[in-house]
Amino acid sequence: MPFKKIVLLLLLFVSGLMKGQQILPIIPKPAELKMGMGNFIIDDNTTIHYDKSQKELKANADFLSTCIKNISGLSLKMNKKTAKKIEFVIEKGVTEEGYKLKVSSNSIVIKASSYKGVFYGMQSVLQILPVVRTNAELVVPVMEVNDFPRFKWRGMMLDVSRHFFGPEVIKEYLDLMASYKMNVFHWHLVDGAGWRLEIKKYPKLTQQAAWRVDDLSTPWNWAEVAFNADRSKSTYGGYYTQEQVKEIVAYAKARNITVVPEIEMPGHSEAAMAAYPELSCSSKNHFGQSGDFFASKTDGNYCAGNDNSFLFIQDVLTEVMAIFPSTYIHIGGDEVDKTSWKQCAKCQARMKAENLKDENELQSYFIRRIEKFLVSKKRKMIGWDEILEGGLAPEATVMSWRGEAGGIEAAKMKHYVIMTPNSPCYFDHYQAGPEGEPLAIGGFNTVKKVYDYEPIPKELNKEEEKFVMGGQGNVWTEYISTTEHLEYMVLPRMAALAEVLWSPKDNKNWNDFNERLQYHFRGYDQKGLNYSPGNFTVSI
Ligand code: TNX
Repeated sequence: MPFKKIVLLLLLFVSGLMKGQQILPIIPKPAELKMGMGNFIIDDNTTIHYDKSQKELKANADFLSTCIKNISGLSLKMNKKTAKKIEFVIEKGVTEEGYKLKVSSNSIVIKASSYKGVFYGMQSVLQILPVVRTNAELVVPVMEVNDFPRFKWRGMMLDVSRHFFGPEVIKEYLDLMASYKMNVFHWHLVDGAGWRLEIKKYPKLTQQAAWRVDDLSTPWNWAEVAFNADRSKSTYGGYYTQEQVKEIVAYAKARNITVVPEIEMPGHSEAAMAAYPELSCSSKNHFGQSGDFFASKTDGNYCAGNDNSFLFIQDVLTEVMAIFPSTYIHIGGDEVDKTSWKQCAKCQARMKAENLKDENELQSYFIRRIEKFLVSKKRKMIGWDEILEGGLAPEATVMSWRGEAGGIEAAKMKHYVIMTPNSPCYFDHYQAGPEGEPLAIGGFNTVKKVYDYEPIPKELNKEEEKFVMGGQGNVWTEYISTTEHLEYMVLPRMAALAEVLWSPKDNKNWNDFNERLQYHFRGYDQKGLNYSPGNFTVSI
């Protein structure tokens, strides 16, 4: 470590001591934290204790022991009598996902009402420990923590359509989310640029629409050349098999993350049309011919006048629900260019028959029909805020992305809402520069701007604000094709959003966050993760 860094580190440490507390690099900041005197040292005389009848606690214990082994080589004993113990206790009355952590010189006790809180207690301990293999002692300072989340939806979305990221990258993303106590992974599996999920009944979705000719030198090129007829040249792409999905869903669950799949409709569906053109209004197979893509661009909608569109979507959703246990299913609903519906006799006939006055109402008809199907299967539907246009489906949850207006409107109508306004929740936007930054879609969302975000809009009264379930960071990948680039866009903005969504509002403090973040930067460096260092006042 360079001399300058050592001096700064010492200064930070001393200033921490002067404040009467050591800096604990826990992000998100716990609701209540009291430091004591002394330390607990994890060594080979330490045992993990848990109630063996609880299978999820065993998974927690295995998770912790693997992490400890990776950083120290120690194999902690399980449920054996030793001088020092790390104990998981299930205690009713601790808030959902919350935990109480008590560290003394001979024990670490994590109390929670379920494995979820225990998992988060463990994450807080792990954030204090080294992140890579070390010979140093594993020191956990004596302290008491009482911690719980502010919001129950702490989400991160990843678009795997515009660019595909394999299962290992998804797991890395989930690991990062888990370490920051994020609990919903919104998986944008389908869009115009590729269909990424195996659907057994419709094999062409992945045989054809998961592949394209891709020239990464021009980010938008996928649109121009997508679905080139000469499949032998379609080298770019990929998809997840249903078996891979099941494994990822289980991996996420072990980290208290629910995976919410998104199947886009009625627009953004060029990929589905590439495989099954009969589902579009024109029914022509022009998606299969190079160069025709732009000409038919407005025809990326399912035909709303054709019952087969609904049957197809219901079949797809039936397979989706069989592998995704999530209560919520996201159906997209954004940015529908309704030109094709205007020009389609079947759509116009449907509007007449259903007494719909315009294409917005036709969209609403479409979404309501899908909601009815999902509700009949005991699921709940989420859509982007455009689903408000033409009338909101009766039980829909709204994801507010074009600012907060849609979310405010929906909450006032007593619909649940997830706040994800593109400013500042879009992590595909620039976070610095733009000089010297990788090409991004536009916008400017610095880590500070993310940190300062308040998900409850002033326009809502106390009753209405209860409908804000939380917030989410969205990573659209038109311009992001590599894991390194993805990490760079996500770190450290995910950490900032995690604190927004978890920590009590009054506990938030940018300078304090900034100090803790420096330790995370060091961890990213040690783990070889790419991140944006931004312009920070403190550095270690
Ligand atoms: C808008 S957000 C979109 C996406 C783009 C994104 C780029 C939303 C629901 N639709 O299709 O990828 O902007 O920032």
